[in-house]
Amino acid sequence: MPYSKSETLFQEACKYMPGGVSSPVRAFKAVEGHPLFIQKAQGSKLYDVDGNEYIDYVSSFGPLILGHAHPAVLEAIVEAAQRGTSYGAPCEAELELAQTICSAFPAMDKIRMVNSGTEATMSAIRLARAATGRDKIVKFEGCYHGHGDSFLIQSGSGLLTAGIPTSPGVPQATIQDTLLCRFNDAASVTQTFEKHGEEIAAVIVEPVPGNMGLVLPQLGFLEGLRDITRKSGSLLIFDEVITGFRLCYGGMQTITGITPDLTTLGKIIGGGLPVGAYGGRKDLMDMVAPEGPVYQAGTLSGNPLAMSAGLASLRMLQDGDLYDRMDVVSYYLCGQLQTLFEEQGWFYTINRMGSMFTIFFTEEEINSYEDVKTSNTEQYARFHRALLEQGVYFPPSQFEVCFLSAAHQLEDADKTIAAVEKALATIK
Ligand code: HOZ
Repeated sequence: MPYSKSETLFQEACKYMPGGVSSPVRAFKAVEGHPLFIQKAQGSKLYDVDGNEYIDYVSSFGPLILGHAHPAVLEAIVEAAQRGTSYGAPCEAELELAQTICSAFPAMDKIRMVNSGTEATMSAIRLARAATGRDKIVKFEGCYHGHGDSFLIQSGSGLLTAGIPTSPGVPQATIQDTLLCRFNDAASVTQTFEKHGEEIAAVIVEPVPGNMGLVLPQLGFLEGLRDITRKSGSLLIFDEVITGFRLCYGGMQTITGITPDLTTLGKIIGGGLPVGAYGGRKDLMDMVAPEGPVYQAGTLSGNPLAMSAGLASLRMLQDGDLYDRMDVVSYYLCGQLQTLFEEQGWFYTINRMGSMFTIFFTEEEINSYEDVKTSNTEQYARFHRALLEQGVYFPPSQFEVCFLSAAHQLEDADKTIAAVEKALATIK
């Protein structure tokens, strides 16, 4: 496939932006070749500046659950834009989106809109610290909650991709206030609470980790977090930036019946425009300025374009059949890939949940950060490049999740299976 225009643009971009990108993973540093500059996207497809077409399994790292350029979302954005792009004042779409999300998340009495998942998680832990008068936060190795200082310790996503366990620039005092546990290891949580229980403001967890590849919670693990936080007077924060409206019309809390104290959201609720949100118990949220003393603000928070795009998306997702249809395509695709890998004698593990999946190049079962680190990332890198050559765009990191959208059809799955077969033959 020709890549010359992307190559030229990337060389120029590297002169003005670190790594030539606006966010690290997309720099292709963990896979072969250089990033593709995308000209347009439609449905399940991406089209790069060299005119190449790809079946897209990145979906902008999750937000585009309806597929790219969905007519209802575009119409909402255009209609809103014709009335202005940002008012610095409340707007009706903001209220409607807040009402819609709160009705989908019973644990969310109130919600605050922000502009990214990072802002949402940073604000949620500030609120938890204020509400409990405690400083320490518990996170899990391999989980990613955005690039706030408190989270950049043994984090997933771009840090795991780059092999940077903890980012330079995070003050030692902050590092000391972040306690690390192992996901799916209840004993590591119990030990941490036995030692620090009285100091822990909150546990923040991706209920289905999607930033070390897809890791599924084992039975009872999440329930155990709810139990131990409640007993110790700590808060439980479900970071549903990825899982919010991804697995169902609600969150993983809807599926498990677990009620977190606070929830963070992003990605899908913005319909492809920058939006994050945090919300939860009324007594907690009423501590947020201007109602209470916990300060958090944002010039573009609640802006009419993003609110309208998010609202249009969620309205489409209220058609529950979309989730069933995505699950059928995802189940079919992963089942066929499993057969393919088996037949060709590859060491692999596929973790799947709804429209999310990850192919790990390892023979280990993947239930933890330690398991994830057994993946052969070099093999994934070669696989990624070979797939690109076949017109299939996987995440440029072993530690990012593949996302299907409602626009992916069984035909896309069949083309992907054929592409994977050729790609595997290339890298054998
Ligand atoms: N947090 C996103 C992935 N989980 C960012 C990816 C990127 O660096 O583009």
